[in-house]
Amino acid sequence: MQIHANPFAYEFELDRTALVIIDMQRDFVEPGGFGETLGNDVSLLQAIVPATQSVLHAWRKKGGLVIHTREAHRRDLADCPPAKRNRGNPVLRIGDTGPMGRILVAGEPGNQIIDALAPVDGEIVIDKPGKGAFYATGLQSMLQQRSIRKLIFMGVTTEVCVQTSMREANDRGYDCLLLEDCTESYFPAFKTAAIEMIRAQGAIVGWTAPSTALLGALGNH
Ligand code: C5J
Repeated sequence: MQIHANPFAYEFELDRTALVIIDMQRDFVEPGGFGETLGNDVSLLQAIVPATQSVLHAWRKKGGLVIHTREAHRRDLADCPPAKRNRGNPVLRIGDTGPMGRILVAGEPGNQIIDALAPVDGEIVIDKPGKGAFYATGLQSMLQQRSIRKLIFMGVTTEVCVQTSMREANDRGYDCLLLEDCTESYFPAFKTAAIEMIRAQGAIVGWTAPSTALLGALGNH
């Protein structure tokens, strides 16, 4: 399949491509989680849910591989560097108890993926202690086992966990596409800048496209 993308067409085969949804967890998208604790307006992120859900449903209908990630730490926080936990002056720190349970801790209500995008049987869920989806996770071997060569990204936040994951993937040889209306930042200017830097210099990190371009190629638009 080929889709219109920036800076030029993106080609992929469905059985060699995974849809990767970064950190669409309650901690970032709903009030009372890590995102809000850092002083952000989480309603900005909720705006991408309908488009993200449309792509997820279309991809599932085609039988494509879906990978969800969550930024999640062990209950004992052994995988949370003190430098990460102690940074800044948030209302609640990682591991503290908030309205949705312990902040950014695996298994807590706030750490679950939002209902609209909840994983179904057969989809892979990666818990990652860092910003990137490859760091300290089994993602690379899971992709290799399935002969995946291309990754299509959605999720939050554009310039933090999404861009970090795309850069990690790019350095590992994956061709990456970011769906522009299926990613968001707490800072709109950072989203714009991240999209521009990803596709600059002949797709130095990857391609970007609106979700309609992918939906069209999948026969859903
Ligand atoms: C952040 C993320 N922003 N998923 N995490 O800390 O982008």
